[in-house]
Order: sequence, then C-alpha cells, then structure tokens
Amino acid sequence: MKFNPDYSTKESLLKLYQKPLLELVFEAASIHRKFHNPREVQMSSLLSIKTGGCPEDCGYCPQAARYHTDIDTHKIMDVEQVLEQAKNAKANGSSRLCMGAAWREVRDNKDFDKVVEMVQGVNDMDMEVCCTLGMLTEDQAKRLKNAGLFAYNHNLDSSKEFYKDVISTREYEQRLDTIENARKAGISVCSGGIIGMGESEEDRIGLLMSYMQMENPPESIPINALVAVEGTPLEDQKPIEQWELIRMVATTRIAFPESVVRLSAGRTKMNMEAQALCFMAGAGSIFAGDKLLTTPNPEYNEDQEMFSILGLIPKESFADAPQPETKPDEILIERKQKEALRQKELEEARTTTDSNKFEPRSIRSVDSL
Ligand code: SAM
Ligand code: DTB
Ligand code: SF4
Repeated sequence: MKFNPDYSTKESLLKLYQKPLLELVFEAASIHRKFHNPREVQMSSLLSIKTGGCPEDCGYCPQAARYHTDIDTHKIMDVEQVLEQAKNAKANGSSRLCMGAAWREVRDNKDFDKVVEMVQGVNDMDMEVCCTLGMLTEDQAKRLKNAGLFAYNHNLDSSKEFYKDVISTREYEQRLDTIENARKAGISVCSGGIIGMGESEEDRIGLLMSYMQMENPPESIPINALVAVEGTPLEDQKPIEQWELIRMVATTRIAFPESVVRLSAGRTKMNMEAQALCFMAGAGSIFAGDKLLTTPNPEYNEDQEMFSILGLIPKESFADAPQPETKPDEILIERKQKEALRQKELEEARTTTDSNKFEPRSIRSVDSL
C-alpha cells in the first residue's frame, strides 16, 4: 500500500490531522504495527560535508550566505575524514549516514568526484548512504547510484502555496524534478518537510498531498520542527507545541503506511514523553549524535537512555531494501590515472633536473680522481 486510500483527499487528511490526539495516535500505532516492527527505530547520523556559503535564500537555513549566522563554514571535507566519521557513527550504532552539502545544485567537478568516493567508501562499510546535495540531474543521480548510494534526500519543505513565502531562489517544480531524477536512477527517495515556519494546518496537509500525487511516494519522509536560528528570517518564529509534531508524525504514518517516518530536527525542544508518543505514532528513525548539520541535537547518552527506557532497538541497515552494489566509477578511474601519470612525469622531471644539477659535481669528482 503506497498510500492509504482512506485518506487520499485534502479534506479527509485534514480531518485526520485534527482528530482527538489520542485517537489519532492509536490509529497511527495500529497501522504502524501492520507494516513495521514497532520496537525498531533506526539511528541515522548526519554529517555536513560542506558547510555554509550557500547561494540560496531558504528562510529557515543558517547556511545561506546572505544571512549573518554564527556557523563554522568549511569547504568540502576530505574523503578520509568522512570515512573516519562514518566508522565512528557505525560504532555508535548508526546504520545510516546522511551527508549534506550546502549547495544549490550538484556540479560535475572535483568536489562531486569526492562525494562519489565518499559514497563508495561508506557503502563498503555496509551502512545505508544518503546524500542531500541540492538539485541533481538524472546523470548525476545515476553516477551516485552506481557508487552505491541508497537514498537521496530532497525536501519539499511545505505545501506548494506556502513554499513561496520561504524560498524564492528555487521553484517547487525544480524540487519535484530532482526527486524524479533520483527515482529514475533507481535511488530510494527521502523527502519531507518542516513544520513551525508559520504555515497553516492546511499547508502541512498540502505537503503530504504533494507526495500523494506522486506515482511512487517517498520511501522515507523526514518531519522536522523548525530550528529557529539567529540571523535567519525565521529567527523569531514561535516554537511549535510538541503535540503538533506528534500530530504530523501520526498523520504522515497513516497516509503512507509503508514509508519510514523520520523524527528529524527539533528534538532538543521535546521531552522524552513527547518523543515516546512520536514512536508510538510510527516514527521509525532519529538522528543520533549531538549535532544535526549545524544545530544541536540531543546528546548520545540521552538517546541511549531513552532507547533503554522505551525498549527500543536500533534498526539494522538494509532492513527495507537490498544494499546497492558499489561499482567502479569511470570518471574517478580516469582522473586517478591522469593524476598518477602526472605524478610520474613530475618525478621524472625532478630526476632529470637532479641529474643535471649533479653533473658538475660528478665532473668535480672525476677531477678529483
Ligand atoms: N542544500 C541542500 C538542499 O537544500 O537541498 C541540502 C541541505 S539542506 C540543509 C537539507 C534540509 O535541511 C532542508 O531541505 C530543510 O528541510 C532542512 N533544514 C535546514 N535548516 C533547517 C532548520 N533550521 N530547521 C529545520 N530543518 C532545516
Ligand atoms: C532533513 O529532513 N533534516 C536533516 C536532513 N534532512 C538533512 C537536516 C536538518 C537540519 C537542521 C538544521 C541544521 O542543523 O543546520
Ligand atoms: Fe542552501 Fe540547502 Fe540551506 Fe537552502 S537549505 S540555503 S539550499 S543549504
């Protein structure tokens, strides 16, 4: 069941969202049990492989260059550093790694070559690899798939109507195209939204309706609560009530019974009881580790304690779909061959220069004989 036929209209979904809270949670919990193991919650790790300096104007985002926020910006990380972090994340129980870059779109350059290498390396560690890199062409998506990418995250963020109030540098349609490109390449789709940006309940339902209109809705739907960051246009946005996040998780669960609903940004503002209701209502994943991309997340030990108290078990990787194969990347191979050749030429040039330099000395030594 790709989506729930009982709630395929905007009116029926809104009515569901507004149901008495415990009735809603009960209905969501009942559906969740039919399609998922309710004790399993995936621990995923986030890693910002390129931070800040983004040309886009997403009103919620501390990484947009035009806003004055207090974040540590950096260029793309080294592959070795990323693999080291992935190893640590795995050792701490994460079965999925999501690598994020503050890009408007992917470009076919050396930075993208590095991402391909990162994907290959993390997939070879038997972790689910997810990337969120901005807009993507079908060819770029195919390259990532070939490298072993499991999922691509590209959020619609809100309803089509409200989206324009938050972002002006990218069209909603362009987001749909990127999702479609990932799909065409055979990559699992992760796409969701943010609540608490000043949108109405209708807009929250509008986001879900956008997924309902897709031939294949996302396999993974992250639900974020806005992290209001100083310096962004949404810095003064009033925090949402915990109940609203529970309602959104529950409604998403009922609307898309097979998808994994991910309780994403915003957990630092929730107590354990509210998070427990989210798991009851079908949240199947959290981000683990004390940092999201640039903002704080609950401490590792706090989450461990929560898992223990609630009797939750970390979900293994590839429980929902087979692991993609890591295949050789032609562009990387060619680049490495060229680099090796250049190194060899440099070495030869150095040896020639050295022997030239040494010539007078050898003459001297002959002289001395
Ligand atoms: N630059 C790429 C893009 O936007 O497609 C990928 C990285 S971007 C940071 C990934 C997602 O993080 C956004 O689509 C948004 O849903 C979420 N996000 C960013 N800032 C947030 C915030 N302050 N609170 C909650 N979610 C946020
Ligand atoms: C998603 O939906 N939420 C994550 C992940 N996908 C990439 C990102 C949350 C970012 C929160 C703000 C920050 O830390 O910069
Ligand atoms: Fe850039 Fe992504 Fe942030 Fe938008 S959400 S400003 S595209 S990093």
